[in-house]
Amino acid sequence: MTGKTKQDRLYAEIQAGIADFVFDERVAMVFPDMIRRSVPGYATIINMIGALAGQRVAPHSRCYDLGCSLAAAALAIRQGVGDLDCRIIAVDNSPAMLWQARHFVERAKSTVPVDLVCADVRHIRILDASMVVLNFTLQFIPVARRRALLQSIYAGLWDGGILVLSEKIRLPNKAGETLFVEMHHAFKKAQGYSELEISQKRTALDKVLIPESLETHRRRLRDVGFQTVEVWFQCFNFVSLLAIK
Ligand code: GEK
Repeated sequence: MTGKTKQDRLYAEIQAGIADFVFDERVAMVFPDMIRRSVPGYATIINMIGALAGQRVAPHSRCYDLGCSLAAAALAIRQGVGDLDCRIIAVDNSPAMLWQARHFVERAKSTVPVDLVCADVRHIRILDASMVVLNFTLQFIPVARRRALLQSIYAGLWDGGILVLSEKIRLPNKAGETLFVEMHHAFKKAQGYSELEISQKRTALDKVLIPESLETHRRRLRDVGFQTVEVWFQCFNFVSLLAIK
């Protein structure tokens, strides 16, 4: 791979049996197109992560982009902090994603180091952090393991440090859930995905991406110790929360 990416047509042809979704080389090759056309507001969220970094990243601290994929959030943080003396650690357990990420990181010029680490985010020790980003990553962690990950993030953040947690959510009431799922599908159709692509991708993600309600996220963040928990972005069933230690 060369750092060039392609249009997402992974589910365009009818498939006999649909395997569970994995973040392999085929996905890494189309990822920027896939996420932009699948997550309403993705570009805004990435831009605002950069803006938040500009406000809240402290000198001599570390920033973590957990489940970084092609390091879009890490690069937004790097742009947001300018020439601040800090370090960014971008972690993903998909070697294919990190291979592609390396091209994007090398292409962008900055004095701020970005370490690309191939590991499970649950095994990373968070240390001296002023900002941690989980941008659509927690939803792929087994539900029973999510609290422990958030606890280790909380423990590794400095006082006043921030966590940006973006997730696909499910709504607690059927009418709301139905409407938001419909609206998300309408968004994907408007982005050029066919009914077949939408339904095959949905099947592939069914057992892999487990959404929880906004209330569950809020409660767990408070339980692990975050003093302030606010929704700063929402478009249908896609939400980004800001939690402050
Ligand atoms: C972005 N944040 O563009 N350990 C490490 N990485 C993991 C784990 C794990 N246990 N589980 C999943 N991943 C990115 C987008 S994508 C979201 C994040 C999506 C990684 C996985 O390999 C993938 O790269 C990423 O989390 C989720 O701002 O595709 O909807």
